[in-house]
Amino acid sequence: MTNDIITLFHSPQTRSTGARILLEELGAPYKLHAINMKAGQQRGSEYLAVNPLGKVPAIRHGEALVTEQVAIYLYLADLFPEAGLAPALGDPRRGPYLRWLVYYGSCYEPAVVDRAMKRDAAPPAVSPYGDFDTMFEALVEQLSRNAFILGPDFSAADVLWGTALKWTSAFKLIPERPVLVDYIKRINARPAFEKVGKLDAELAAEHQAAAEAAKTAAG
Ligand SMILES: N[C@@H](CCC(=O)N[C@@H](CS)C(=O)NCC(=O)O)C(=O)O
Repeated sequence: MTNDIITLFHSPQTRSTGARILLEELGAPYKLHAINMKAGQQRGSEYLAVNPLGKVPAIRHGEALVTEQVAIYLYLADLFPEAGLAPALGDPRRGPYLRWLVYYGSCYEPAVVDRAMKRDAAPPAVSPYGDFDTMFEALVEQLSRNAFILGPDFSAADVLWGTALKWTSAFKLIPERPVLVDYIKRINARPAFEKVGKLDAELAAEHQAAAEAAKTAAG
């Protein structure tokens, strides 16, 4: 493992917020490379060289460049095993841990986006998530069992689900469920979530001001 500091390519109040929270939860040394999305920096050539999709988050760690939230969570949580946020290989929780992290990117997001766009899902045999209700109820059922997605212990998967469920329910993209309301509250009350929430609000205000100043200067 390299001792290089981790760089997080980050825009406030976006999907990279969860990656920043995870870095805080892990006690990881990191620096931010802020991308001002209000000024369109995610589509500039400098950032497209990091992620050709123009999406945050991304991280650089030594020679490793990692994009895609789920890959970033897996990479970071394994990098700091002493934080205990990733069940180790051989731990019976490792399988469910991988399952529920990957479920986010391969089932939940595509399903939520199709629903938000009022698009019919592909036929169940073709759709990566089957149908929305089945995908969603399986998640609700998992979260109904325990305080955290894997059981009684908090893990990196809860950082992902705690942030994702917060914004998807705030935008009313998913049905309301008391169990989700409780889960979102419980996870988002953690100190790392509150700290990043404040820092992100400050950074978002800076980005807004910078984007407006640039617009004014350009006439
Ligand atoms: N598949 C990517 C999606 C990331 C993503 O959609 N990020 C949004 C921020 S919430 C973004 O960077 N949008 C900028 C744009 O498309 O202009 C992941 O899971 O990391």
